[in-house]
Amino acid sequence: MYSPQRKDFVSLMLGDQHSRSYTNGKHRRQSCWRKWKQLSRLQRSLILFLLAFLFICGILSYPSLTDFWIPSWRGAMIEAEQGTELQSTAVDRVEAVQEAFRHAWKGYKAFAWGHDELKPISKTHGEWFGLGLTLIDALDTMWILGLKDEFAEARKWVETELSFSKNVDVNLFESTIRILGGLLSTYHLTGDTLFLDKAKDIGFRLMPAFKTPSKIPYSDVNIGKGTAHPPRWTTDSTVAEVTSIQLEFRELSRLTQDPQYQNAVEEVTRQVHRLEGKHDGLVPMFINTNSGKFTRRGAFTLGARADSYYEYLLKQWLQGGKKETELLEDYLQAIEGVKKNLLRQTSPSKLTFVGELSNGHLNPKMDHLVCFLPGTLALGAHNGLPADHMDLALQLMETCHQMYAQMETGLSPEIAHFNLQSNNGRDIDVKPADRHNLLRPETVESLFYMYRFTKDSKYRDWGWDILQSFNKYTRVPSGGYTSISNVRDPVYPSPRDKMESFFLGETLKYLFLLFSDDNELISLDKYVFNTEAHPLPIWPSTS
Ligand code: DMJ
Repeated sequence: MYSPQRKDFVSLMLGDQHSRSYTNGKHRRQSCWRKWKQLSRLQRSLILFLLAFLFICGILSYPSLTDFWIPSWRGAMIEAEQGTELQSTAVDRVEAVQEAFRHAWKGYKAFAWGHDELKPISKTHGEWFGLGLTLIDALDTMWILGLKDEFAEARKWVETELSFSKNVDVNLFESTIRILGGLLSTYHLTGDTLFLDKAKDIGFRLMPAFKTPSKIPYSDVNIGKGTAHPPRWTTDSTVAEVTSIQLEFRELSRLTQDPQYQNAVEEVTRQVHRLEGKHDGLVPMFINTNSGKFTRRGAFTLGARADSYYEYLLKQWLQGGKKETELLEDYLQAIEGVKKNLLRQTSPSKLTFVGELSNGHLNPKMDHLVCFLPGTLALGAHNGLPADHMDLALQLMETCHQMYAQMETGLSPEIAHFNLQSNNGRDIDVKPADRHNLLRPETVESLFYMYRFTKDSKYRDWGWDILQSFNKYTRVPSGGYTSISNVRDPVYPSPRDKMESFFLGETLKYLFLLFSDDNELISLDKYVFNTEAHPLPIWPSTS
């Protein structure tokens, strides 16, 4: 019996004399198509799945193909490699930071102008509060870096476009440290009352947060409606958030001669000072806005949710002219609590780190956020606090440096785990979920303090290495820098497509100050930096 399918199949397999002719080629294609149609749906799906799988495997295993699919990313690395060579021969590191800022700003201007955050890979923007967060956070950085044209453009936007009369929920802490702090410091640096007026406006609009049964503020405020609320799932607030808004609100009261701001935040300080549930001066991570008491007790960290509580104890004491002794006592007690409960050393290299305590059990992990601590300890020692605070600062600074130096990209992970076993292993381990880097500032912040106080050039070199790694692995050619998901993979560190506002507000500012030879540029005897790197004046003794 004649079977066209069979005939074609045989021809195909045996390669008969017409096999190279056009006609036969056409028949062969038709035959393949018929064969395909004879397959069951399951068989077809399986074949398609297999082909897709092989295709994806092929793409992933060839970097040159990855280049094709992710052109801007590989482009970033190529540009950075060339840029690195240029920078390594340049003497002026200060100029390298200015250049990095200009590059970041170029992306923000082109794709995110007036919005909260740049998404540099997709060349668009992200919104958090809808208040131009990056622009406001970066104002005083531009002023300090001497970028006058960029500053003038940004000022114009603040004057003509920025409005807080908006029906939006903002986080009290984040908007205080980034927006209120940024506007206050820019006012002080420039003397331009535009920024003071804007600071007064946002400060006043944040006040409903303090209308709670306990006077411990809610986390969120609607600055248009004048209402406030806790997160949907709890009536708790985060301890670091309610205790790290004091520098800004106290300064707002001083400038406006209106005590309501200072009264509100100092009520929080007073309550936390006398609360039960601390452990040798260490605070839990949550506080309830109804009862005013610590909740979910038993866990203690110097990282997320508690970090800037400690920072603001010292800095408020400095801001107020070293008169408020309760702040100093709480700070000193807390540092003793850290030494007694949280400090350990790794094996084999004896790196000192600050672990986390959970119901009496020491977890040997440390957030990158904790790397603010060497700088804060050094600032305290510079102001007459015990010399062993400086010893601890030196040790922790080394550990934070190693969190960068030991990674394949030269960039720190978000969280490091430390080895305590004497037999084997590396000092630092990183869990897969903790391998991201968000362009955070804490280590370069501490390097800045350590260099100012010791003049040891190794701190500048460590900062320079970090800047070069940012340039190599996070810089996007069309403008901007991106957070990455994998600091252990120098071939493809997995860009996350987000430039956090603190990269311009803090990271580049601290790098610039680290490299600058001008000690009087934001003198540490005249200013305290808020936790978002916005310098606020130390109050004159008469005020
Ligand atoms: C900043 O917003 C502040 O430094 C805050 O205190 C902690 N988190 C980020 C930077 O990492």
